[in-house]
Amino acid sequence: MRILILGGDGYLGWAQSLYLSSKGHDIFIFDNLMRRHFDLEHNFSSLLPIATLQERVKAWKEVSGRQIQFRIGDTTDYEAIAAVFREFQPEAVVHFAEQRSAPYSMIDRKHAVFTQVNNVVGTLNVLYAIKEFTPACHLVKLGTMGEYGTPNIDIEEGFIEIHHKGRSDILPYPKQPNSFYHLSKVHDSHNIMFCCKIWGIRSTDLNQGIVYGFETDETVLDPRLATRMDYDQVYGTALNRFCIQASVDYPLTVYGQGQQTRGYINLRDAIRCIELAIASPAQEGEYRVFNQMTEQFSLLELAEMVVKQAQEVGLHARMVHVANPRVEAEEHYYNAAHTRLIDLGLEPHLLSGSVLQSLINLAITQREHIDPELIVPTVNWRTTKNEVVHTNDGVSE
Ligand code: NAD
Ligand code: USQ
Repeated sequence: MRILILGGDGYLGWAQSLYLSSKGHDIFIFDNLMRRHFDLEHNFSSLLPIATLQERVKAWKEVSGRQIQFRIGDTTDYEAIAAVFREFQPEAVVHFAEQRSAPYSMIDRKHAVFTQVNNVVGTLNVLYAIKEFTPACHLVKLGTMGEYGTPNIDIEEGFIEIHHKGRSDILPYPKQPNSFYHLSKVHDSHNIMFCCKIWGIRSTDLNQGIVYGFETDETVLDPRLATRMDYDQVYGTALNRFCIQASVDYPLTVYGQGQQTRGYINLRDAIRCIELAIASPAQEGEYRVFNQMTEQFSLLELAEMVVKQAQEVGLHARMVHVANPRVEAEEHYYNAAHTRLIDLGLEPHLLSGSVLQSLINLAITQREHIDPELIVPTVNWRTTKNEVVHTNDGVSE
């Protein structure tokens, strides 16, 4: 199939592009490189060195003999995104191209506005381009489990049956997100559902949990094929950060009480889920939602597992409770349905001691490059003007 990967230079998008290309699909990447610009601005970087997009694509051609096309462009620029739909005529589009960090979106007004404009306007442009140039194209959109928040009832896959005053209906599951970033995903979901209804677009909204892992069968074929390994306070996510912290004996930063429970998924499963969604597309006019996670853990459970594995390889790992920089429930009920991808054939790689060992061991190979100052959370939800410290020369924004 002709598959357009928006955000194909990012952590997930690059691994996804290689995987789908290895399966024989015709891949076109569209990315504005904003993640790389953010790193340069703030002196952050992926712990595993990543090649430029040009070098990556060239390396993949050398290693696999397969061509990946790419174009640098921004989804908020309608002419740019429309041109790709017009020329490439994708049969499926996988949309990763958003500002995806909750802390980034909570830095200050400017970053909140950027996040929502980038994500909501970008997705709206994609919807218009599908309608105008490729109405049969299946939109596979990355949403997030965080759209639901932490309600005191079971979380369903997108919709819930409500009985009210003697009547009943199946309605979108209520959304109670915890950041301006997560809110942008809710706004996207509403726009996508509406466009499926009015224009007959077919779409799968993947409410994905927190992804962990850095390697796939394709990324390990050549160092130039590596995908991002983020551990900083803005783009690093919980389990990935814990493994990297353990590798340098940095205390695992559990925010608050640590009973916050979330859905998690291995990188290998994340890319397989998208292949499954593409292989069984939504029908014309259908807006469907899959919860893309395989397990749920509290932060304390994760931290305890990582500490145990790290100690087994002689590290002095321990956890520390950091005053929570976020506003979120620290003790809550959590039980999220996630059967639809299993029904389509997903065989999950579950979190185990050996998976954690391999993540910690990979971090150990890079540990001399870890800057501990980047780990410290400085973005606080209660503050409207936060500083993300530029560690090397003290310049801050
Ligand atoms: P990432 O930041 O590594 O990658 C996103 C890519 O999109 C980057 O290469 C960036 O340059 C590009 N991009 C952003 N805005 C763009 C725009 N306007 N035009 C063109 N390109 C643009 O993020 P990721 O971790 O790979 O996440 C990808 C998607 O998956 C995001 O939508 C995110 O919300 C979602 N997601 C990620 C996780 C996770 O744990 N990483 C979990 C759930 C959902
Ligand atoms: N947390 C810690 N210590 C840390 C980092 C985070 O205790 O060092 C806590 C946070 O307070 C939160 C939980 O871990 O309770 C998850 O935080 P996170 O940064 O790992 O994940 P989150 O901000 O939710 O965002 C990430 C991705 C985002 C994606 C989301 C999926 O950055 O793109 O949408 O995971 S989900 O969480 O299901 O919404």
